[in-house]
Amino acid sequence: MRIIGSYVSPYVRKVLACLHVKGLPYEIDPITPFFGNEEFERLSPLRRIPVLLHRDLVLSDSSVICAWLDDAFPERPLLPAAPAERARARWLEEYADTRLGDLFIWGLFYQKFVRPIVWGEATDEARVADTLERGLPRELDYLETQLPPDGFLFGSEIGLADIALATFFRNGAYVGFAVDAARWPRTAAFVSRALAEPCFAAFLPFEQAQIATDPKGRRQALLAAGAPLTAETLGTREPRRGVMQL
Ligand SMILES: N[C@@H](CCC(=O)N[C@@H](CS)C(=O)NCC(=O)O)C(=O)O
Repeated sequence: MRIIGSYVSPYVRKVLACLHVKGLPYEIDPITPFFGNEEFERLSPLRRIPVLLHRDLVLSDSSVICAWLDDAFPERPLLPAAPAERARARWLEEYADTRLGDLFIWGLFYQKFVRPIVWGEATDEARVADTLERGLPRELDYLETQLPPDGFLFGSEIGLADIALATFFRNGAYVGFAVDAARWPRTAAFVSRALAEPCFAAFLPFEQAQIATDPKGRRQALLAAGAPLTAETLGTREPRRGVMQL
């Protein structure tokens, strides 16, 4: 199975964590979406990561990929068995992808990293402040009502909904955000518990190699860290604007 997309993307991390839970090997072309060539656009019509390639199957969108993984490799399910619980897990996945994605990625990570580094633009400080002061506290209040005091959402083993939620907090940490454990104790403990699981911890050295190096040295640093890189890359040197960019 081949994954296209950077180790630092929360949606790529979600897919990799699900592959890890299922014990499935992968190869990766760890590009950022703004540096994808024509072939990337053919495979990912919205110029977004992750993309999964398996034989002649091409899938984009992390939720579609994870649903396919669970259908095709059912041995260690990512979703609970009961229909009502499955539906709740899907809701929390959708909520994370949409709302936490908007806050952590577009409100913080994109503002602090991508705008200055990729586009040479200033961070929108008003948006960052609104995300930190209004957006995230509102969602942490909601998560505090949803998350369990111990274990994971649907039992003692980590599943798709846990992974989908927790992945965004790793990106939060990259921009200096930590959950205030005095105000949101369940959420803070859940995030620490989930991110300490092997399915997240296993990729940390690759994320650090990706973050610590510039594009020129990145491939070498990832190989040195043991990342299973593809022989070919769909990466380019010149960035291109996304299709759905704000
Ligand atoms: N709903 C998609 C969202 C994927 C997504 O937004 N990925 C970001 C990287 S973290 C991306 O490719 N952004 C580029 C863009 O939107 O132009 C999924 O779950 O895979």
